[in-house]
Amino acid sequence: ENKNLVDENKELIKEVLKAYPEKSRKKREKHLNVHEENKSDCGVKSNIKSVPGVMTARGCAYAGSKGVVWGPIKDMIHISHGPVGCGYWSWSGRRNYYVGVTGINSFGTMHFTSDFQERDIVFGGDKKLVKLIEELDVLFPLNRGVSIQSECPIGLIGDDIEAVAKKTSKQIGKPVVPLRCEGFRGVSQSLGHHIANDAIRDWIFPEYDKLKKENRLDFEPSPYDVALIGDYNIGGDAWASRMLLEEMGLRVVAQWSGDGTLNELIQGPAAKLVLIHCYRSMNYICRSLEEQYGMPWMEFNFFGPTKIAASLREIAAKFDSKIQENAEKVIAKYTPVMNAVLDKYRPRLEGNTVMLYVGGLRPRHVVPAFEDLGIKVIGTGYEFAHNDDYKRTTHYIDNATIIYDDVTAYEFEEFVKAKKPDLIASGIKEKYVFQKMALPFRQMHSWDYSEPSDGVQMSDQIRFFGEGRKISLFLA
Ligand code: ICS
Repeated sequence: ENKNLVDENKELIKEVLKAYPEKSRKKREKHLNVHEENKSDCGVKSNIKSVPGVMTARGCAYAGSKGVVWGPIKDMIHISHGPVGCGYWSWSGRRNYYVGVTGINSFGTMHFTSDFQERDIVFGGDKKLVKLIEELDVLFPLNRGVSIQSECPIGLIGDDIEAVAKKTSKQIGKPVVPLRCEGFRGVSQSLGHHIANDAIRDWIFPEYDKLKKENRLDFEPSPYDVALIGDYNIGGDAWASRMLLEEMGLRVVAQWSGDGTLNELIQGPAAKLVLIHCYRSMNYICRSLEEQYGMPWMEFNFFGPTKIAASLREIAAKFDSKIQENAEKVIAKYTPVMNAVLDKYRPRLEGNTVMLYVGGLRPRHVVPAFEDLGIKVIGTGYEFAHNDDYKRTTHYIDNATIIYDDVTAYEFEEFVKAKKPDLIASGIKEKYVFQKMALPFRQMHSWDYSEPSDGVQMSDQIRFFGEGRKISLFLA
């Protein structure tokens, strides 16, 4: 029967592709496939330019650098450098919860832009940028540093933001980090992640090296120091993860970058182990940490109770028996809480199906959370994953799962019409199309703006279920 389903889904892909002109069809067919059991790859091409004329949900390099990696560092000022629109329309959509006093020592929800005008394009914007950084340091003296996030024109007109960064950094006595994350670079936000990671390596690690050399690193090491990397605290997720780690006796010395600080970026290399949640957006810096500081790193998955328990054990296995015993205690403590939720929802959800489409990690990481609830994933795909993500995805999905890379609006709609899932789990750009089709929808980027607003208020239940529980709440 499964064999039939594979053929049926392959046939569906062929049908859907028929609507395209030949050239586009040839391009798009490489991005669509049906997963077959025991294969080590999903068999789709990825990280390739979108076909002109189709609707893609992808973002740009600027989005990946400003919006994802750097934006959440709360005590720095991140300047959207260029025309006002990029910064204005891209900020506040993706949430990054943080603790702090906005406008005083934290700047997460604020928007800073150099507001380029025609004269800046013609004569260059470096002088304006210097003035802006000087003024910002007077207006917001408690900022710990600045990042310059380039929008498209900066790279086109040949401004020297590196020189501005060096000059102003001396002037204000704080790190100023230039990012060449112009939106035209690369094919999606993915290159922006990479550029943002490289800037941490090139502009932040030297700070660590310097402080260490001069014996000024204000840091007492412990054997249990971990850096929590690749969690952006969208709905308080990094807090939920951090609490579990702390409860089992680990010390989180750096949170990159959700609710993070410049100091946590600087002291990252001092940790003993890097725990990376979002591999896609921060694997680059893990490799740098490994190469430069010999630091080991491991991936984990805190979506849904099954994966949380498994990940806690895998993390504990890197430490001594005390931590391992603690991990068991943490799991034992929260298992009844977990079971109460599963007992309530699973009977109602058992046998339902879902189709996913998200960015670069969640399309695989959330699969077990759905399975915990009895929901089967029948299709999944990424906006901007690379081949290594599609390889990892095979560990999560079943035979005959439809795989769609950088799916177009038309393709996704057609797949949904044919497969009739009980739930679509994707983003705001997809949401209303499917809601108009009277299909239940769950936002997997913003979690539909739900869940913890404050670390202290979080119940034990939310801590344990972390991100996974949010799915169950929506389906209630
Ligand atoms: Fe990583 Mo939206 Fe993350 Fe992932 Fe990344 Fe983006 Fe968001 Fe999505 C992201 S960093 S913003 S887990 S927090 S760029 S939800 S890859 S697309 S799946």
